[in-house]
Amino acid sequence: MLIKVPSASDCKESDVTPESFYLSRRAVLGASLATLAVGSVPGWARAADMARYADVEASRAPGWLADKLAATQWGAVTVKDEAITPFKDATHYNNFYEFGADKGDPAQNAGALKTEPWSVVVDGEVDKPGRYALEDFMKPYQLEERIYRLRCVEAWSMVIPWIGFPISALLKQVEPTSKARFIRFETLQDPKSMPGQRSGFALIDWPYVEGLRLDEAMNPLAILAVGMYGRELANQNGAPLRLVVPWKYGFKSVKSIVRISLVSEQPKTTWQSIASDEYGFYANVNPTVDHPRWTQARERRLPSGLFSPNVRETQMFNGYSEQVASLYTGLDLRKNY
Ligand SMILES: Nc1nc2c(c(=O)[nH]1)N[C@H]1C(S)=C(S)[C@@H](COP(=O)(O)O)O[C@H]1N2
Ligand SMILES: [Mo]
Repeated sequence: MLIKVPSASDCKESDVTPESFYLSRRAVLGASLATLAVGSVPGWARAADMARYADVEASRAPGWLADKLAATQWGAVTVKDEAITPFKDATHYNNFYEFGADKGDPAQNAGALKTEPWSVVVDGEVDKPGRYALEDFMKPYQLEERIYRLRCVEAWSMVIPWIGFPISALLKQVEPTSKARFIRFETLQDPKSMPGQRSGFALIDWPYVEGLRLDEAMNPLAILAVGMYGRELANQNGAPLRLVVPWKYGFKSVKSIVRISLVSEQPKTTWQSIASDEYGFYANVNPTVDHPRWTQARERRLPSGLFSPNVRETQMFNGYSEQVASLYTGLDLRKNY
């Protein structure tokens, strides 16, 4: 049974399994047995700047992406006095339910995801809709390294050096119409490569969907990422294109995006659809508004172990108040969780 009730000494991993709480472990495990992990073909490590981080697995980026990564503006946004999470932890402790409900499942199973060729559709309320090969989609953008905190609603956190570009730059390209008020993102749906989607038991209505208000998407901190740790994204982290919104709980940062739609109505998002009393549309990191089943006042910063749990106070808007608080003036954050 997946139900686990948090104890008084919060923030132990065993206490909090909130998101997987809603998935059928039996179904997901059964499905993943049928998937053979694709052997890791040693790649030609050209690239970018993996050398700046320890123990980073060799890059296998296609040529166009390796070129773009090499031209990244390094350290464009950083986190002061907080250690970057080791690559190994960032790539082996994941939530990506398309590949299974356990933290190690994505690393095990996401090798089956084929990220090349990849296409991205931009549609809805835009003057310039289109369907692009990822390479063409990415052409206009200068990549920047953004070292951000990532705070999962399950009360663990990491510091990850992403590589991406601001969504505001995309919006400038595609020209939203006057009716556009929200932006909606959709993950790939491909049950052949995604064992979690083959399960008839999971409560998730695939594909995984997330969204932002247009003014949130315009905030300079909101990015679409194609890389991490000086290289391309690992599949389990949402290759080849994912959202990163550092002031919101991790589930907003949707992975492996195939469709971006400008819409006039607030999109129905995945976790909201599953349990709207627990997961809201806004999902701003907020230590003063607890999850109905556990406190959000603290978090375990990974790596975290039994003898060094590495617990820290959670910060309002995950430490990005200065940049984002003004987006929410007049909004009741207790109601709009
Ligand atoms: N498509 C998709 N995107 C997703 C998820 C998912 O299950 N499917 N999990 C979310 C959650 S709950 C978190 S905490 C982050 C984790 O990102 P990371 O594994 O790169 O750290 O991805 C988010 N994006
Ligand atoms: Mo999460």
